[in-house]
Amino acid sequence: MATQHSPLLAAENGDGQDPAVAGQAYFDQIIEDDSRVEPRDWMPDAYRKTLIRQISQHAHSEIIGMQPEGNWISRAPSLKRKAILMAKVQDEAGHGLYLYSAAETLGTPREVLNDQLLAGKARYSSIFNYPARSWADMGAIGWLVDGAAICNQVPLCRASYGPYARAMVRVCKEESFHQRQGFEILLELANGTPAQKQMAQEAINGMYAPALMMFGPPDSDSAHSSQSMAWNIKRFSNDELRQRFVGMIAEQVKVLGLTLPDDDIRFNKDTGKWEYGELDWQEFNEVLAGRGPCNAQRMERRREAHENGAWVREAAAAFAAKRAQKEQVA
Ligand code: FAQ
Repeated sequence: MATQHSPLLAAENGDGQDPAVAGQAYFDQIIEDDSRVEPRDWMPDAYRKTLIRQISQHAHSEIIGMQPEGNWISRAPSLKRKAILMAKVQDEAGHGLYLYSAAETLGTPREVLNDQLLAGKARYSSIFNYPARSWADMGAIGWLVDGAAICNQVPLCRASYGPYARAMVRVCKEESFHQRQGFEILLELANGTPAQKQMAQEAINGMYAPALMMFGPPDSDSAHSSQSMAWNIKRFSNDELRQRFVGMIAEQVKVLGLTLPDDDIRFNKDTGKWEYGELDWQEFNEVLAGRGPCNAQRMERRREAHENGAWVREAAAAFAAKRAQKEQVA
């Protein structure tokens, strides 16, 4: 991939320095200063590749992540709930588009990333391979899944790559609203009939462990964490963020009058860390390998949606071509 160089580089002023050496020094300084790398700056190929990987996986997650909730728009229990859920699902689409744009600034067009997703060659978050079986799952997704997303993404607002960090600021603001609406759904159900309360508890039971797995494998198995942290892309390790999240929801679940399905959660005063029960990493690996409860269905729906949208892409391209022709004549 072609590399670019900051206009600030001495090499560009023709002082005879090797551009790659000067570029690396410039990049190292940005990282050391905890400053921002911008699209036209020189960056190591491995840094670029890591960002394209993470940002595109994130974008795909937002797009595939519309499905579990999208399925419930027509079944929302009131007009108000329907309007809120529609707005939330649309927000997720917007997040996907910001993120594809951020990835494009690194030189990979959105069509390429989309083709990788449709070909089954790209990852998206494991959480979206679990079913949403009841209305209470809309609450659990908002509270736990958006909650985990915020916990993971607030530190990404300080990621070293400018376009990604800036996209995260807006995304996190919207995710905060999503989390609140999910919590509020659960709160209402928890204070409703015994059957509604039970439905809320079951939704939490089902979503809890998959939400914790959103933070990625344990640090000991995380291939990318240490390098991503050295580059100031990730600010905390997977386990650090997971622990932080458990601490947050352990308090919030008390307000709901419900419980988390893990008897081992406790704050260890000696270590100053949250402890929780062992997660089933075998299950996580199965989901990543494409064998989760809904992997096949999610991909099938995504491909269908892409095919059904062909006429929109064709119409947009025809419109753009016609306008360009008109401008040429004028
Ligand atoms: N699912 O070395 P690490 C949302 C993969 S957005 C699937 O630890 P890294 C909003 C990982 O890619 C949710 N794959 O990797 C919403 C790597 O595979 P590779 C998405 C996973 O990148 C709410 C391998 O395992 N958020 O929810 C998962 O340093 C409601 C080794 O792992 C983001 O993407 C997983 N859970 O750390 C939308 C946030 N975990 O590439 C709709 C940005 C790991 O070598 C409704 N991403 N893998 O083949 C990140 O912060 C990081 O990429 C991590 C993983 C923390 C996810």
